[in-house]
Amino acid sequence: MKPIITAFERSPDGGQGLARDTRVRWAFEEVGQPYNVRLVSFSAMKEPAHKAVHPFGQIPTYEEGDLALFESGAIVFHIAERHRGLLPVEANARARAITWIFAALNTVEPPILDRATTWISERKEPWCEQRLRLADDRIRGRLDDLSARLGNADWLDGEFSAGDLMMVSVLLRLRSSRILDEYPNLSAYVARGEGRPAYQRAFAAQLATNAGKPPA
Ligand SMILES: N[C@@H](CCC(=O)N[C@@H](CS)C(=O)NCC(=O)O)C(=O)O
Repeated sequence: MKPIITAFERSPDGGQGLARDTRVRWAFEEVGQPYNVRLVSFSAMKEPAHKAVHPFGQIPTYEEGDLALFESGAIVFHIAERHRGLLPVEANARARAITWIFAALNTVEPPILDRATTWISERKEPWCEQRLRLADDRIRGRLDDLSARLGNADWLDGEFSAGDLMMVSVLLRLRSSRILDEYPNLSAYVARGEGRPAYQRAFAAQLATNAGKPPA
């Protein structure tokens, strides 16, 4: 049975791959698990039928038989647990890779989201520029440390893992701000992630859904 995930019927980013179904599609592609996608409109996401699966009325969700999941981190972790290839077998290395999933979502993504939210909802306000500067400083604080930890390595802890998949997915959201350009090793890290055939397939699949549709 193929798992079914949900994605935007029309993504607000017009297919740049920033909606969180892309990270789930990427995980499926890395492990070779075929999947189906159910597209949902913004209004359908807030209906009881969707909220029965996702209490907060968002995407992505994951359904397989009688299992229903939400939260991209939980879904990617579930896929990584069920298949070989995204988490090391050795127990300590596996625990460290899982730690990087959490670090991406809990430590690196929040200031990046704060910047995005400021830009989307406050860009006409007189304080926007100042808010963005503060958000950028917080982001740089995280990137300084992440860049120092990554150093010259290809991936955060040995082989590519679900931790890298999540970290690259989170960092991709910074592209339009150009902040990533200040960190050559992180830019190269993101490019390595994007260059993976599995990412390319995931990106193409979400783009195919959004091609020709103006951003929501
Ligand atoms: N923490 C959640 C965030 C989910 C989320 O914000 N989804 C966005 C799309 S990327 C969404 O559904 N936005 C529409 C809305 O919140 O109404 C996750 O990682 O899955």
